[in-house]
Amino acid sequence: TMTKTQLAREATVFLGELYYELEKTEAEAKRRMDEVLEQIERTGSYEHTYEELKHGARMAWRYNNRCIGRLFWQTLEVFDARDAVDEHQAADRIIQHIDFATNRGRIRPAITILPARGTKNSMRIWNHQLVRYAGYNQKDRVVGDSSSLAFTSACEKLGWRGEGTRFDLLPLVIQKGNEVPKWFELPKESVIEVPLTHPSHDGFGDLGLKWYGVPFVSDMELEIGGICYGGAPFNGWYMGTEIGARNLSDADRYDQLPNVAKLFGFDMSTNTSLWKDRALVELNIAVLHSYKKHGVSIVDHHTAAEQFLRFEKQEQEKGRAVTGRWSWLIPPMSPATTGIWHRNYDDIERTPIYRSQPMPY
Ligand code: HEM
Ligand code: NRG
Repeated sequence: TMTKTQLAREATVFLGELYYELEKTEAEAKRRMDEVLEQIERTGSYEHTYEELKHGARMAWRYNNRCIGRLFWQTLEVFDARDAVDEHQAADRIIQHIDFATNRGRIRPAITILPARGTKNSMRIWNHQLVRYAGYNQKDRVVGDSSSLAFTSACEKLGWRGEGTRFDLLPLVIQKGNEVPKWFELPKESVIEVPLTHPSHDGFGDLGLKWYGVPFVSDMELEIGGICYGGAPFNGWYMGTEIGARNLSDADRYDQLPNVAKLFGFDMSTNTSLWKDRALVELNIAVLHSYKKHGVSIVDHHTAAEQFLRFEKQEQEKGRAVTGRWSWLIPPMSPATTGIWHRNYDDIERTPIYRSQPMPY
């Protein structure tokens, strides 16, 4: 929590940058700052206008050091759900966000902003992503997504039961204040999934692999001008390697490289055959091919890296320094083939900011 003085300082800095970027007059900026400072003095806090919320959420994307997709920061659609009074209304608004963003596969980046921390209807979402697969511990192995184990148990404690497949969709879990959270099954028709096939190997489909279409990160807080939104799920589209070179291939996630290598008949008796590398390539080809075939937006890592370099140039032209965390910006496949590999980035944090917050379970 912040003191009035800290909040006033954060608010002033933010409003200064915002009104500069939006090319408002000095008089307008001054009037708004006075209003905000008066509100803070009187009530201990202040409320953003829609314009501040919208541009603040976009700036936070632009400043995210780990995100390679930042070229498109100005296209973020911002849904103001600060008027939601309970978990049911929040769930409705989130489903609307999912439908808008999914757009039958032509994905649109968006964010939904729930009532801020410290306000009477303050809410947060327990899910790491709005759409994710459950993970179950069985005797000596995990069924489903091991990164969902803790959250899946939390859902079970709240009374949810999954079918037990390796691709069970988890429910949406929303908590108001410190109350017991409520869970909601996602409507089947709102979630698109992509079954994976390969452009030249007909047997690939028999692996029975799939992934969901849209990544909606839902566990980060968004801080704008000193105000913290603990519930602010956002989405863009996937970069293929997130699915093909991590989710489905990490040995402690879906661990599919051995299965792909067997399917293609690569020599798994020696590391020097580079069977893992060859399997990675085929799996990632299948991911990009399948999303494209089903009309679901996705970007390959070479194109994403080129877009990121364009973003750097664009920011430079605007006179803004581009910060980044190199180890997150480089893709997990063939990183040295992208321009990002050969550059340096300062990992300095600025606000507005998307930040991880302590897990509630
Ligand atoms: C991280 C791509 C849109 C905010 C990432 C990562 C990738 C990526 C590849 C690294 C993820 C990882 O290694 O797990 C993209 C693409 C987008 C997009 C292709 C397409 C439009 C967005 C949007 C926002 C956003 C709309 C927010 C408004 C972030 C944040 C992280 C991140 C906060 C760091 C997540 C963390 O710390 O766990 N993005 N992104 N991105 N992106 Fe983006
Ligand atoms: N690696 C995670 C998703 C992290 C965010 N990635 C995005 N974000 N593309 C995964 O599920 O694989 N986005 O907002 O588009």
